[in-house]
Amino acid sequence: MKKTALITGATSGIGEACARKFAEGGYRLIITGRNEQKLNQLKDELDTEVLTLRYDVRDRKATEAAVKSIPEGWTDIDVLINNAGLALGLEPEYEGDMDDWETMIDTNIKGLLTMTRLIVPGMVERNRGHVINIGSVAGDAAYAGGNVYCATKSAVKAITDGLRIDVAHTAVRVTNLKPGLVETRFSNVRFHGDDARADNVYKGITPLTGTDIADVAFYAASAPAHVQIAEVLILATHQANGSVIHRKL
Ligand code: NDP
Ligand code: 8X3
Repeated sequence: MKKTALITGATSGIGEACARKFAEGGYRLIITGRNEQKLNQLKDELDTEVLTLRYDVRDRKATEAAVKSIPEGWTDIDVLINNAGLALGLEPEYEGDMDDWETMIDTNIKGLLTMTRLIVPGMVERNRGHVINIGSVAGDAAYAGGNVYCATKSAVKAITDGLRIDVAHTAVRVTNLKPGLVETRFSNVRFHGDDARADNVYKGITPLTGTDIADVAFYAASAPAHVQIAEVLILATHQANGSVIHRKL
């Protein structure tokens, strides 16, 4: 019987790369996101059994209904990858867009918490499972204009550490993956579709790819049962932290 991984935000970037990696690695998948067409397209491409769930992680009722709709035989989730998330804007905090703040907080913190609250009780009951949260180098320290996004990823660190403490009496493992610069749709989303500005983020440096992060997630999930990869910071070479990036221009 194949293990089951549930991946949020599987329609793009790191989430999609995790879907491909875990499918290749012998898992069956529950892929979730807002874009039904992309979910179905990915399902068709993956060489494993796939269940798709379309919902917005900010909508608690829709998330609860989606998780409740998981059919019998699929509910024993082995790996939960809380990946759905985004940054919006890079303005100074005193000029930030409050709607953008709300979207980031609702997605990156509250959405991740909702999924955790719905899926982890089953893992605790079965005394088996692994939660992999996609945090960020942005959660280690604030960078210019990062303010609220950095705060959401600091929250992911605290929430991940808290969960690890709360399930320490079980065999459930909890991991915080903290990527640096990964070239996905992340910057296009951050700059509200300004592709030129998004491209600039990756100028003069070879950024990480979604696959680089998926490889680490899969490594953590594949470690022997007594090994808990608690946290991994994955930076691009020439990137020292969230602020220091040496570019060859
Ligand atoms: P992408 O924009 O490529 O992918 C983000 C995914 O999250 C998409 O599938 C998106 O779906 C989904 N998503 C966003 N909001 C919601 C929502 N409300 N409900 C459901 N799904 C949602 O970016 P990345 O792959 O780079 O981002 C994935 C995660 O990695 C995020 O948590 C991000 O913060 C984190 N990260 C990214 C880094 C980077 O440099 N790229 C570095 C460190 C961390 P949709 O298409 O519907 O918006
Ligand atoms: C994404 C990486 O440095 O752009 O979390 O915030 S960064």
